[in-house]
Amino acid sequence: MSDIANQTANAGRLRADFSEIASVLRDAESILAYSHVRPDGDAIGSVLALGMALKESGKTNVTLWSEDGVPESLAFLDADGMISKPDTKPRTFDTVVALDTAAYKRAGDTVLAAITPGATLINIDHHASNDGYGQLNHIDPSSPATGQILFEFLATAKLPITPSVAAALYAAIATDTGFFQYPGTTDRTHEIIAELIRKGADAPAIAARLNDNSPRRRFDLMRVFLDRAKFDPSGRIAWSVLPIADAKSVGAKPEDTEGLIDLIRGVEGVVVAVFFEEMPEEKVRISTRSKSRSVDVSAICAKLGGGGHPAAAGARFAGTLAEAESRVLKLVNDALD
Ligand SMILES: [Mn+2]
Repeated sequence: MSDIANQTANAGRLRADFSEIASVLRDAESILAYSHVRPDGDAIGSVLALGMALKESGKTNVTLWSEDGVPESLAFLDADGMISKPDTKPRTFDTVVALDTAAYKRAGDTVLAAITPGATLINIDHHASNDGYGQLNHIDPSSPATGQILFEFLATAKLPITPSVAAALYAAIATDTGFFQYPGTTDRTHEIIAELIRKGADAPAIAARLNDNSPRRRFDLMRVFLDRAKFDPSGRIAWSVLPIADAKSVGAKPEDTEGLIDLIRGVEGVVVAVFFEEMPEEKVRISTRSKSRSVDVSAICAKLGGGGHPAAAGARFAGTLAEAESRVLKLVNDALD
C-alpha cells in the first residue's frame, strides 16, 4: 500500500492556518478529497462541500472518493454524482484532503492504495484522537462537526458557498450534532446554520430527506434491535446486539445501523449505551454513547484500539459477540463506578 502519511517537519502540528491550507489548494492542479469508511453525514457532506466549492472556484481537476460509496440516505446531496468509489489503479494528485478521518487508515485500503505517493496531504478533522498524520493539519476537537470547521475554512479562504455547498454543510453539521442537540453544539454552530440558510440551504427540506425517508428494512432492523436490547440492573447501561443472521434476515445494508443506538441512548436513566454489531470473520463493531460528562466513552474505546469523542466513540473487537459484550460491559461498569 502506498503511504502518503506525514513524514515531514510538520509532524504533530495540529492547527495549520486556514490561509496556509488555502494557498496549497490554490496552487494545486489536481485535488482529491475523501473521508472515512462507512461514511456518515459529516463525512459525505464535508467531502461534497469542499469538492463543489473548489469546482465552483474554477478548479477543473477535483476528484471525490468514498471507499464505501454514498449511502442511499445521503445520495440527494450529490445530485451530480461527484463522489465515486476509488480507482483500481493508483492515480497521481498534487494535493489530497482527508476530511473527518480520525486516523490515516480510516480512509479505507482501496482509497489509500489508489493514491500515488508524493501528494501533499491535508488533514481537516474534529476528532481529538487525530494525531496529525497530514503534512498540513487542522484538527479542532472543540468543533461538533468537520462540516463546521469547513464552513470557517471556506469563509476565510473566500471559496464560494453556493446553495449546494450550503446544503452539504447543513447536512454535515445537523447529522453530527444529532440536529443540534449533542454537547459540542455551540452558539457558533447556530450562527453558521443561520448563515447556511441565508446562502440557500433549505433546512426543512434537508431535514425531511434525512429523517422522514428511512427504508422499510430499517424499520424491520429497529424491531430486531429493540427486541434484543437489554439494561443492567441499575438502568444506567443499555445495550443491544445485532448478529449477522438477523441483519441478513431483514435485508439490511451496512449503513442501516447508523443511529440505532439513539433508540436506547434516549431512555431515561441511561448513562452509557452500547451497540454490538457482528461483522464477518469473528469481528464485532462496537459503538458507544455517553450522556454524562464524567464518563468518556472515547477512553473506553481507546482501550479496545478505537477512538472518537467523549460522548460518542467506537472500536473494532476481534472475537465473538458474547466476548465483546462481556469485555465492554466490564469496562463500562468500571467507568461508572
Ligand atoms: Mn464528524
